[in-house]
Amino acid sequence: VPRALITGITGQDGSYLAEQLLADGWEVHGLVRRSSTSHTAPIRSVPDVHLHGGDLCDFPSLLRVVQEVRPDHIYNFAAQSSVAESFRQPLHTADVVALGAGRLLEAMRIAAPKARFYQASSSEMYGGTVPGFHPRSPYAAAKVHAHHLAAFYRESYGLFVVAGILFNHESPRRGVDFVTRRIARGVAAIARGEARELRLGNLDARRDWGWAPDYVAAAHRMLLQERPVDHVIATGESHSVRDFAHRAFAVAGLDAAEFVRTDPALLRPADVGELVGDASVARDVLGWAPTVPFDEIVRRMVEAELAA
Ligand code: NDP
Ligand code: GDR
Repeated sequence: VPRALITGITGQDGSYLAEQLLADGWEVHGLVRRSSTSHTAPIRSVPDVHLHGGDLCDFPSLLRVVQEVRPDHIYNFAAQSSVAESFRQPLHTADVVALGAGRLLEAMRIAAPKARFYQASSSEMYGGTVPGFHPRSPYAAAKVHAHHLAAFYRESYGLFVVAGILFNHESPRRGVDFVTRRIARGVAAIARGEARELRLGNLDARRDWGWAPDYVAAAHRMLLQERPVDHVIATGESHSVRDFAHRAFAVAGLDAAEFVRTDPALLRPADVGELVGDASVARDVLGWAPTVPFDEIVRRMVEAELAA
């Protein structure tokens, strides 16, 4: 039975991937912090998942877990993944995201050099309009560092290391601080009469929003390629935060204009105006395509909150 080790298994992507791999007959192991801050940890209730204590900031724990599990695939999903929070905790973000990837790659090089490694790279690395990477946040800078380390371990040590550059992907398991989940929760609170307004930051920002389970399936396919090649995963369509809010309120039969307020405290020192990706190579090489359109993502997220 093939074995996978997933860091960030209590998060959105890790939990979906664990479920998909179990369904495919994999043995699934996950790294968990003693003090997990996760919004949602559905994976803890799945009995077949083997959880191991550890932290991306603690190299001995990573080395021990890789030695014990001897994984075929390692998925590095763990991160301080909030761009907004990274401005307030820039060095902790670098420790987990940049150095953490380095520690896990090193643990693999020492203890499981035949394994295949997936690094969760991000569209935030692009930072906007200039070609190539132009990180606009401590989070993005840390992800660029990790991305280059992944390439370095592949090229210099011959390890099977792949970085997936994933654009935003959402679901009812999205962390509560991210804008799509904040909007979905805000709509539900207003619909139930528990709140009268929803405060948001930059309404003009445009993102390429996809469906998280589709995206983790792409990550798995990347490790099943014959050779390690990085891929971009996106829908190719962007929408504004304002547009997301309008559709989300409409799902509950409400008008966003009545309830959405902008709050300067939610603006970032720097924000990326628009991110939209081109996944045509992934379509050709991996046979991957997004399955859930924008309106349906919004509807599923709002309905999940209304039902909660
Ligand atoms: P989440 O924020 O939902 O999950 C993050 C996970 O990382 C949690 O399980 C958290 O565990 C864990 N974690 C945080 N710090 C540490 C640490 N020091 N040691 C070990 N584990 C830690 O993220 P997503 O599932 O949304 O994203 C998965 C990955 O993909 C992240 O690396 C993210 O940066 C990246 N990414 C995400 C995109 C998206 O749109 N979702 C797009 C592109 C990249 P705990 O329960 O302990 O807090
Ligand atoms: P992002 O996601 O920064 O793209 O990072 P987020 O949902 O936080 O922000 C998207 C856009 O919405 C604007 N925005 C707000 N954002 C938040 N969080 N809260 C608000 O109230 C709000 N109002 C407007 C933001 O300014 C931004 O422009 C996510 C994370 O999953 C990263 O880990 C991942 O790498 C990238 O997606 C791709």
